[in-house]
Parts: sequence; C-alpha cells; structure tokens
Amino acid sequence: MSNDTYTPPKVWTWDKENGGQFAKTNRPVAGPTHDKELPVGRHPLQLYSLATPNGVKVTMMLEELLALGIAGAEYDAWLINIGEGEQFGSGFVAVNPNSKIPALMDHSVTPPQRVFESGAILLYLAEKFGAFLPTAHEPRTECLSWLFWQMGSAPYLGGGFGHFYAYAPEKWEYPINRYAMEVKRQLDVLDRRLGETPYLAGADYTIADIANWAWYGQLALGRQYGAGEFLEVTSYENVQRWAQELDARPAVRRGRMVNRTFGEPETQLHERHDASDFETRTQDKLAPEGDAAE
Ligand SMILES: N[C@@H](CCC(=O)N[C@@H](CS)C(=O)NCC(=O)O)C(=O)O
Repeated sequence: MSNDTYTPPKVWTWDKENGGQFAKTNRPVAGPTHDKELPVGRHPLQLYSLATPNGVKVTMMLEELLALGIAGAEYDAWLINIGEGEQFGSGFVAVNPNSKIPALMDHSVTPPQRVFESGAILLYLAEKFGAFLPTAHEPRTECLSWLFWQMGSAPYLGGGFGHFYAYAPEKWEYPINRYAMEVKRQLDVLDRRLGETPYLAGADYTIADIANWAWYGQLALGRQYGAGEFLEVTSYENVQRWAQELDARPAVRRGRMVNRTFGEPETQLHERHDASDFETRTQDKLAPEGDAAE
C-alpha cells in the first residue's frame, strides 16, 4: 500500500494484516473476545491498569491520596497487558465497555461501582475523598476546564503525533508535520497558562495537573516517543518548571512505578497490593526515556 495511490473503496473493510504495531489488538468492533473474570484483592479500590500515561494518572492520584493519610484510598493494582488483548476479557469489559485501561472498581459502596475513563476516575476519587479538586467556584471551574482540555488534547499527542512519529510502519511527512504542529501548539497553551499561575487550576496542585503531567509533563521531560529534541521540549520553560516539580514528588514517583512492565527492572512494580511493595524497588532509578504510550 502506497500513500500516494490509495483511493478509499466505497465501503471500508477490515485489513487484518495491515494494522501496524497494534494490529493484534486493534479491532473495528467492541465487546469481549473471551471469558475471563478479574481478580479482586482485599482493598476497597481495585484498579485494572498499565503504566501508560493514562494509567499513571490514576496511580499518581491514589499515591497522593495515601500520602495525605487517606486510608480509604488503599488499592490493589492489577496488571492488564493490553499487548496481549487482556482488555477484551469479559470481566474487564464489564468494568470498561470501551476496553481500555485504566478501569476502577470501588468495593466500598453497595453495589460496587465501576468507573472508566481516566478523567472520570480522577474526578470520582477527588470527590469521594475531598482532595485535589478546589471547592471555590473559580479554581474548581479552571480545574475542570484543564482536566477536560487534557482529555480532548492528548489523543492528538498519542494517537496522532506519537503514532505517526514512533509507531507507524513508515515515516510519512504529512501526518508527522500536522501533529507536530498541533502538539507544539498544545505545549505553548500549557506554557502560557503556567506562566500565569504555579499550577493549571491556579495556586494549588489538582487533578488537572495530574492528568496533564502524565502526558505533557512526561513529554517535556523527554520520556515520550524519543521526541524531546524533535519538538524542542526544553524551550517551554514554564512547562519545564512544572514538570520537574511534579516529577520530584514521592507520590508521583511511586505512581509511575505501578503496573510498569518496561524500563529498568528495579523501576517496575507489576502489581501493587500493599504500600510495602515499593520497598523492594528503587524509585530513584526510574528511567528518563522509554515510557510506553499509544
Ligand atoms: N480516554 C481514555 C483513553 C484510555 C486509553 O487509550 N488507554 C490505552 C492505553 S494508554 C489502552 O488501553 N489501549 C488498549 C486498546 O486500545 O486496545 C482514558 O483517558 O482513560
């Protein structure tokens, strides 16, 4: 298939052989492919995830809540290997009909409550525990604006730029140009905002920072797609200041390790069932490059 000569047919058909790096898991239909129950541990919150940027948002939030001393935020984090299609198991699809990590079950309520979509999970946890979401009208509204901004913007970074720059079978100039332009515009949006206020919602660190840091903070720190130099991420000085500050938070460092199956072995905590699980790992050794993200 050459990009120059392709003419779309009248009706699209699924070319199973030509789906690129994610051909094994990408499908044009929803629903489960196989029966598989999810494990349930002893804590109130059961997370089913992987340490991609979308997954890391939730583990950052849970570790931040625990760092505040909120015992109700104790959680089991189970690994969902999306490369092996575990997001299509019947148990996972019952928690997230969209078959994507992260997905959360809250067993502290009757009946247990499912939550899917990382932004919805952050908001759920923030409201449940009364933390990282301002209560005053103006910063709360800013927080939600920047939270939803991330949800709408990151697909251009991950599914657009990252896909064509790092994963597509060939380097095509047109999509790389288009998405590099958009991602640089997005970095500039954040840079201007962070030039006005210390955090995205204003004076305080909130779920808007957690959501955006997982994508744009890690991009700014050179951890996404090996594209730091290409996008000149160091030129966004306010984003750099914010990204580095959050990166140094102990809860952020712990959150990054949970359900991580790549990078140096000592930075990986495949599953988390107890706070002491981190003690067997060396958080200082988190790799600067090489995070996986679609
Ligand atoms: N909008 C969703 C996106 C979640 C998402 O794209 N998850 C990816 C990993 S980062 C996934 O599970 N991909 C597996 C698949 O597409 O089959 C969210 O924010 O939770």
